[in-house]
Amino acid sequence: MNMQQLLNTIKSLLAHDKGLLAMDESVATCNKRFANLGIPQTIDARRAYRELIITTPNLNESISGVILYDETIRQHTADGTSFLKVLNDVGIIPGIKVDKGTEELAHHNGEKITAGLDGLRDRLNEYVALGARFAKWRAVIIIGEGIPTQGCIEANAQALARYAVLCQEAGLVPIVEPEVLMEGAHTIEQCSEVTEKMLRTVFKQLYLQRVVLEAMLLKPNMVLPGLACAKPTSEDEVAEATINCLLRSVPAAVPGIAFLSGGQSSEAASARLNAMHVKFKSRLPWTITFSFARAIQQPALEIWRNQTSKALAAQQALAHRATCNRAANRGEYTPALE
Ligand code: 5MM
Repeated sequence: MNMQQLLNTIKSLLAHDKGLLAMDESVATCNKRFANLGIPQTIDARRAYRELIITTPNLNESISGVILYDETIRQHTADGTSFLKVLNDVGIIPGIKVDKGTEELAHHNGEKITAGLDGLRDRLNEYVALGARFAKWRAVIIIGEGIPTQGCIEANAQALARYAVLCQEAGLVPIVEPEVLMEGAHTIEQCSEVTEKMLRTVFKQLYLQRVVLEAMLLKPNMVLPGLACAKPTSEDEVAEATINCLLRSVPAAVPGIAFLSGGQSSEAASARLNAMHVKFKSRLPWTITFSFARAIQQPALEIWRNQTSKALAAQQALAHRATCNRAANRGEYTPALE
């Protein structure tokens, strides 16, 4: 492992209040988002959409890195330039999702385990040769009747740790993403309890697998009530619950925490990230930032809908969301920016 190389990548990803753009939807997820908007679910449409994203003017002013998918990292723009060259030319660091999605955890009542450890060392070496500098693996935790179980939490935490150490061996910064889903009627307190338990278990496994904490990033959910929870929650309550949960469970050696958006509206994700910076920045041992997919992409996708004539407007919407989130990282986001 070239430790200095990993530290340099992390430093660049976290510099200048920028954040990450997740555009690593698997074929199935991207097709699902396209189908919802009547966009053809073809490789050509996916390529055109990803080209639109990475060629957005001034994207590099707010975005330090993008997370790509296996299909995307190998693609080219219509004029034949590789996506990786487009990104590198504007100083955006390319990363790659390396998990193979979730499947049922046997005998666990619908709980999920993330697949992809078999053959991972070889796949990581290939991604390094292609030009990726960081990687991402997502574990999914569901809150429900009697779940999550300890068995599910520990199995996913161990997989995350085994992935992370293989990344460091290969020279990639691992982004460790344990996501507690928003689906359900749970309270913010229940989300906090489950998120803390998951994170404590993840860091125990990262320690056991000898992951160097200084050379990784964490991508957690914000602590939120479930989508079907009737009790309203303010931005400040989310900020306080999220930061308190993280302070209790994430070692100070971790350099950065980049939140996923998880299905929040774009505006809510920006406002909650902003509240964390405004209220807590001076108390935090790590840099906090964003690694959003839907909360950055969704407005642009809704404008584009596979129409070339809408590409510019879609790019403006994408750049706007990126700018709002960078403002949130400075504690300068207000609804007036919308
Ligand atoms: C939770 O998903 C990640 C963050 O996205 P949001 O900000 O929309 O929550 C995201 O990177 C995710 O891993 C990708 O969208 C890919 O998901 P799939 O399900 O296709 O592996």
